[in-house]
Amino acid sequence: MGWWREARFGMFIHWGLYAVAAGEWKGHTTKGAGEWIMHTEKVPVSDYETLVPQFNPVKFDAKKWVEIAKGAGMKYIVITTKHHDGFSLYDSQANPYNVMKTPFHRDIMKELSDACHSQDVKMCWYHSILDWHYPSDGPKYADYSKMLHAQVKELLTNYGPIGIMWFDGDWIPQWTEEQGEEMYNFCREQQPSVIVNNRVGKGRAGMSGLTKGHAAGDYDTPEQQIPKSALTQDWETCMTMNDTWGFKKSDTHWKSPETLIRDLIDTASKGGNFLLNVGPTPEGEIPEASIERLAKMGEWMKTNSEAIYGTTAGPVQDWKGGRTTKKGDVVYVHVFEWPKDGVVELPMKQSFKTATLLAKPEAEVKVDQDGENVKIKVPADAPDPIASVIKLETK
Ligand code: JFZ
Repeated sequence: MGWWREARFGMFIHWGLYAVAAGEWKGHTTKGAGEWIMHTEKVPVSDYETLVPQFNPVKFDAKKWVEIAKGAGMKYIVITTKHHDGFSLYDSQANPYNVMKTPFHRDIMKELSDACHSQDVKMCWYHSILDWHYPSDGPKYADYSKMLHAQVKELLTNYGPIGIMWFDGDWIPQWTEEQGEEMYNFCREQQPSVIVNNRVGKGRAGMSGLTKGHAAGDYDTPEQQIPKSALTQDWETCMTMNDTWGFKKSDTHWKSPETLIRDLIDTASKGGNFLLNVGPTPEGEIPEASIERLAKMGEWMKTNSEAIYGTTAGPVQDWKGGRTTKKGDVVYVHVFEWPKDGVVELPMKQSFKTATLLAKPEAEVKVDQDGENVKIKVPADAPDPIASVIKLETK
């Protein structure tokens, strides 16, 4: 888990045939997420397959996507190799319902993994256990399970080192905790250092994503929410920037850069990773609104990333002025509400020798301890209205 704990920030990519539908079916806008359109709009398999000849994302540029992720400070990318609609984005021998059937005819996972490997970003695979395309009920399930394993094997054999196998769709009744454990071991046999999320098995408690009791998987996966308090187990919150994972033309309900930056900090302050989603367009581009927000996050990270990477949950939780993270003896105070009286005060008994503003290292910042509280004398104006980080050191 070493690299994963160091990383703290990754990009989720939901992309597939549903991007072509863009949240609309026969002129009607679907209520749910873009990638669920087949299910929500009750589209028969043969109708949904009409998207195959329309999938031609000529503007897709793997190198550019990786640059966008890297520019935001993200250390890994998790992409949908196959979502619930059953369509794979790579050249699979095990499952012919894949990108090679489209006019695009390029192995997207190959191009993206090559770009990730050459830019030192960890390539990770999302893979859905649930499949609306392949008949998997009753006696057909054995065939489906065989295909699922064959696909996982391809993904862990043909694309170099893979950081995470990110399973999903584990709630289908045919899937059991035993199968989850078997799949976990199967992944580790292909690549001994691959990390597997907790959706490989049945241990997850709904949207909270937290594992109940002993179950397969290396980390917990809260969805669209950040836990209320710090956790000791490994966990990663996945989140959308608007209200959909897969591209949906009508969804312009974007979170502000302030919200996204503070969510990243909040997650790190509780000891977790932040997996932030983009849903590329049918042309193959990350939406402009997402690019703008990622650039803002990157600007913040450029100055403050040492207060995120490799940190653990902060010593002060539930502090209304902001959040804290920790790295060994060093404490990082992420101030959201800059004090009007020029003193940042935190309930913390630890003593520190020096305090430095990461965004303004030359500014004079004094730190004192009154027995109950750490008091930091800061300049009148916040160097960053979203989050100014003060680095506290004991020596
Ligand atoms: C799942 C997918 O269905 C969704 O399309 C997306 O890929 C997301 C990351 O994961 O969404 C879920 C999974 C589980 C629950 C809700 C949504 N749940 O347990 O309530």
